[in-house]
Amino acid sequence: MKNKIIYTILIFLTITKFSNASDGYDLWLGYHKINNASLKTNYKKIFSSIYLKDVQKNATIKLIKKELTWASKLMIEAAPLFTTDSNNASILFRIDEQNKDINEEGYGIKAWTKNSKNGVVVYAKNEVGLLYGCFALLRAMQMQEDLKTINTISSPTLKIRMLNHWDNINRTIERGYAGNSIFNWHTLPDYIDKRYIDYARANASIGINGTVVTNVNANALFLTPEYLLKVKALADAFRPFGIKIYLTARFSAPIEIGNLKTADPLDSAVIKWWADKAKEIYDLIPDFGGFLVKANSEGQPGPQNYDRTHADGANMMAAAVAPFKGIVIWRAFVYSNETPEDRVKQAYNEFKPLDGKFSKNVLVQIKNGPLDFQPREPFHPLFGAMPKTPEVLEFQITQEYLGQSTHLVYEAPMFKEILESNINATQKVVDVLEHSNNELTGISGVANIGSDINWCGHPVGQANWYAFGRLAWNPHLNANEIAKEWIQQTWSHDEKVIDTIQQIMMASYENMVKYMTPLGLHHIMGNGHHYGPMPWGNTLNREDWNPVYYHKSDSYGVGFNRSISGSNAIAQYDPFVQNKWKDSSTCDEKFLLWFHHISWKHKMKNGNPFWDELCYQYNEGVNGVRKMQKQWQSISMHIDEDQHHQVKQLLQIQLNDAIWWRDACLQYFQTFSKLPLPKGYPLPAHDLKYYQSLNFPFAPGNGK
Ligand code: GCV
Repeated sequence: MKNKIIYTILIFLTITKFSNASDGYDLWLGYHKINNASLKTNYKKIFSSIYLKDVQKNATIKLIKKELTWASKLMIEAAPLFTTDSNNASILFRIDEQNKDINEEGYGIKAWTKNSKNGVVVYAKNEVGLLYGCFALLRAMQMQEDLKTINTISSPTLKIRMLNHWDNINRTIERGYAGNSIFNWHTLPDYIDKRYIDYARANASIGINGTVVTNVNANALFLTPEYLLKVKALADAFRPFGIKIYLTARFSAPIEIGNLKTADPLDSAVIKWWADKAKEIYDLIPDFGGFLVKANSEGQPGPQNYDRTHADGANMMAAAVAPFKGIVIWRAFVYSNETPEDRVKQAYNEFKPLDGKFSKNVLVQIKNGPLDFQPREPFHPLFGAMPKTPEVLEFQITQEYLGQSTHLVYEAPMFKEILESNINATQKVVDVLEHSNNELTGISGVANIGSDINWCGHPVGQANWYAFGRLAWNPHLNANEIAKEWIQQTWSHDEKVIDTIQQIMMASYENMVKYMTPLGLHHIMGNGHHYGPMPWGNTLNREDWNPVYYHKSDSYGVGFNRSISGSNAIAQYDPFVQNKWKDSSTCDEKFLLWFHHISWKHKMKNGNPFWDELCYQYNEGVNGVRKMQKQWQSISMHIDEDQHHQVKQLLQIQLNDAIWWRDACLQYFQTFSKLPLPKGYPLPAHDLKYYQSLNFPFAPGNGK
């Protein structure tokens, strides 16, 4: 009897221990088997007669058929049947150009019941809309929704939903932590890697409709005829998925590949060069999206080299692509080599006066915060400050400053924090993006995708790609819900697994902020590669590349005074926002050291002296990782062993790193505060000198 029980338990464990074995390549599109019997029966019924028009004629419709076939075989273990009789189909895909409830890219899914038969209609204005509808239907099935009651209408409010790859011609990736670039320029155009198709499919499944395949630190060679043919091959592969291709444009390209003596945007030969180049591109790729430009930033060439403004440069390129309905996305990530001004003020100072001076087809792309993708930044003051200019929000999905691909950090809560930030009493960042006066609206994310088998390095890194896409489609979605969707599609239908991973993910962002840069600290990472703590860093030539510039520790306290008595960066915000942050005694404490130089003895809102609170926060961050480890361990019997093991190992690295961050930072700041660690906290394993001696010349992501 006893043996029988043990045997039964073992069988049970083997079965529940997951049929979803996966190396992560399938992303959220693995279509795991539906175990709920009644749902499965109904899904089977309605998959037994699907009507799709123009399968032979239209490449996107062909993709829908393929996706349905694939998903059906995996989820319900039956091949779907397709019918040519639209009257008797249980799933009807219908183009409805006149539908007023959806926009150009939107879709609707509606259940119907007739004579005890049920089914769904998926409708959209065009084929790509139907593809989005198809993915939404399959997502609903993965979420085990009852298709007898489904009734969804969804239209994206942002027109440009794009990934920015910082991928180089030699396949290295600047700030990439998941292997090489997936774009193999050497074998293009003749070889279309399956990865390109799988990449486009994954993007389409979450509504991403644009991709910039080249680094913003641009290489002019991409604009040569040889490379444009390669770009065309990619564009052709992506088109059926509704994805447009964009390129970064090196401002000095007319000199580098055009034999001109200047790249001055007002020079007639330069103007002609770009116009000809645009025509050459559009002859090859009629739906080419346009150019993304980083100019006069971190050593990149730009119009200021010729005493022209950003608007002069952007408008010249915009004129070149305008005849083909192309656009120019001009980045506002600028700060000067020479100006001693607080770095976070510079983009606003340069761009605000240019509002109204950009051509109609120019958008200005602004990072989420005014510095550089720190673990936590206040929103960028340029949002809403250029009412005559369409503004695109740039997030960084790749975890340059967020532990790279060894830390589990779910970014949706960070994305939401920015989107939901009030820029004034009545408007949020998301309102600025959605209600831009111009019909151009957009959002972009710096991709975390590489050639690693699971695409993103950390198995949970995929969730950030997924969440970015879902929020780009609908910025009002909730981070928790998105996490649930991703887990359920990627890992398991098991409630315990879903719940546990969801808890881990939802706590992970705040937790990382605590062990890296709590209470508004920023840019105290290792020089260059940005991995690990280096608050003592003061050796780089540029003052504002050095951590000491940002925390300004001294015997009095710590933090960058950006209030009226300091750099007054706070003045760049609306008075409504200023009121929340301008006074150190009332300032939202998550931004305390961002805006204020705070005494080590400053009294926090909870009554703690500042130094104690800093120690508490760092320790809480470490404890948070320990908690994640425990939670992860609790589901070890319910998910794929290899994947469980991968995350387990990474969590150990994350814990070691969190301890390293805490011990290095607290000891360093202690040299100024001269205060003891509050009782009960562990003593660091090493002295400060040890942490200062560590260096990582081969840390990834330099991307040269
Ligand atoms: C592509 C930061 C990164 C750079 C990046 C730059 C940018 O400074 O460290 O690698 O360059 O941002 O956004 O242009």
